[in-house]
Amino acid sequence: HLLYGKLMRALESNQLSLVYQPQVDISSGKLLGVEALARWRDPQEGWIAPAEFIHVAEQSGLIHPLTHWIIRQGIAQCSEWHQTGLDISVSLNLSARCFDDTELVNHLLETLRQTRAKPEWITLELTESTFMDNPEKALRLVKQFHDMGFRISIDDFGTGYSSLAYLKNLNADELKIDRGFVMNLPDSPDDIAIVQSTIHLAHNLGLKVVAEGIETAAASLKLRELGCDIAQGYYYSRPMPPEVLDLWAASVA
Ligand code: G
Ligand code: G
Ligand code: MN
Ligand code: NA
Repeated sequence: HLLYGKLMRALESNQLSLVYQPQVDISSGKLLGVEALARWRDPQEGWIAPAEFIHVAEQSGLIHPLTHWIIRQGIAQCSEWHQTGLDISVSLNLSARCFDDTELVNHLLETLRQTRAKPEWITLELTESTFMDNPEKALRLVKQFHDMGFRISIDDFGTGYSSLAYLKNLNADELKIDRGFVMNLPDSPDDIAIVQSTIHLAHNLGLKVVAEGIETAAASLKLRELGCDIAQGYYYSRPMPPEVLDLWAASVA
């Protein structure tokens, strides 16, 4: 693929960056954390969508160095925020391919050591489909993440195929309702039913619920009424570079 060489050089020459999207307490509006999202601007091509370059990375083995870079960058930023008194969590997206990465656990440990971040500040987001590729391997690795002290979030919930038994065994801390179920709130009775059941299920299993893709006040109100815990979406804020996030946090504090 044409992007492969470019992406490799981008990794080496610091053309990648992370932006951070706020996650707030749905009742109080307090900033609880941020999701880190990768961005790439190529000098010739301009912005390249993450879905595209992550896919290329996953096909080529570049996903491991890319994920390592994202982990280091995101955890270092989180540590910096805590040093300045901004006590927020940082959520990092892990690719399905991370289960092949024999260096991943070492890299996480090494990054914690170097940045002096606490693992409980960091949430690792995995999608349902990630788990389904190789359930046993996934369960083992997630247990390892847990034992290290990281929080675990199931991303895009409702779009994959995970069985409820699996959800129970996984021992996650958080479930993120996919934005496909959120975007037509409060008007879609079907989506209300799905979201309501998902929230009940999650709470009964002891999981916090994040709704992503909230674009309107009406959707936010509905989710709050349905018992959702944490809100994320353009209604609150777009993803931002870290220095803009600082200003945003100060403005809502
Ligand atoms: O960031 P949006 O802003 O456009 O992201 C589009 C897709 O790319 C989403 O599915 C998102 O999960 C994925 N993505 C964004 N950043 C990362 C990342 O750092 N790691 C992985 N694995 N996926 C990411
Ligand atoms: O797949 P994942 O959930 O990790 O990625 C989150 C994706 O959702 C990113 O592409 C992010 O930019 C996007 N996103 C965040 N908030 C909103 C929103 O309110 N509406 C829409 N349409 N997309 C959003
Ligand atoms: Mn995510
Ligand atoms: Na998602």
